[in-house]
Amino acid sequence: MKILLLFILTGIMLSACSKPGIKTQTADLDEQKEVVITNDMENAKGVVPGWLNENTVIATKEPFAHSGEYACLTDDSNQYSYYYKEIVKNIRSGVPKMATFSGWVYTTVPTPNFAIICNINDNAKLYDWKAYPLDKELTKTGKWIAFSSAFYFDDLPLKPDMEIGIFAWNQSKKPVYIDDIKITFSY
Ligand SMILES: [Ca+2]
Repeated sequence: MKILLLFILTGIMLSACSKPGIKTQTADLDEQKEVVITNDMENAKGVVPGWLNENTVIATKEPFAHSGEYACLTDDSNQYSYYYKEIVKNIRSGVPKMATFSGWVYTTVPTPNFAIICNINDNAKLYDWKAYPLDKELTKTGKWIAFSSAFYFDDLPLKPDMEIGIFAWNQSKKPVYIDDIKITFSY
């Protein structure tokens, strides 16, 4: 009996930490206070719905990606990172009060001109945008640094048909990598 239980528990644990990739937690949408979207970039080349700029995701060994083989490289030729874009009502019903965008960054220059950008589009036109600069947090080169940025929507009437885009903007022209993104929409 104990052995059987052990096998069952092991099975549950294995399925809980199953394959890497993109996860969206969407149970009981109306009850849920948060929608959490994670992306470790390992499946980006397969083109994930809601994500753009997959050409910036590369297999990298110098530096090693923060997870797996793949991370997003921004530099002088790609200022904009791997890019999350979704219509508000497709995330879940209702309108989020805020979004946080966290993850890991690896910079090759200290204090790069590097920011997380949140675009709000209305009818395919830019309606508003917000920036969260990370330069002061990225003082150390050559290591992965955790970051978290927050965007509040209470200053504008965000509507279900509007579109939210979140990405990193690297204006330093030097290589800055990003990996293991987590976006949390709070309602
Ligand atoms: Ca990765």
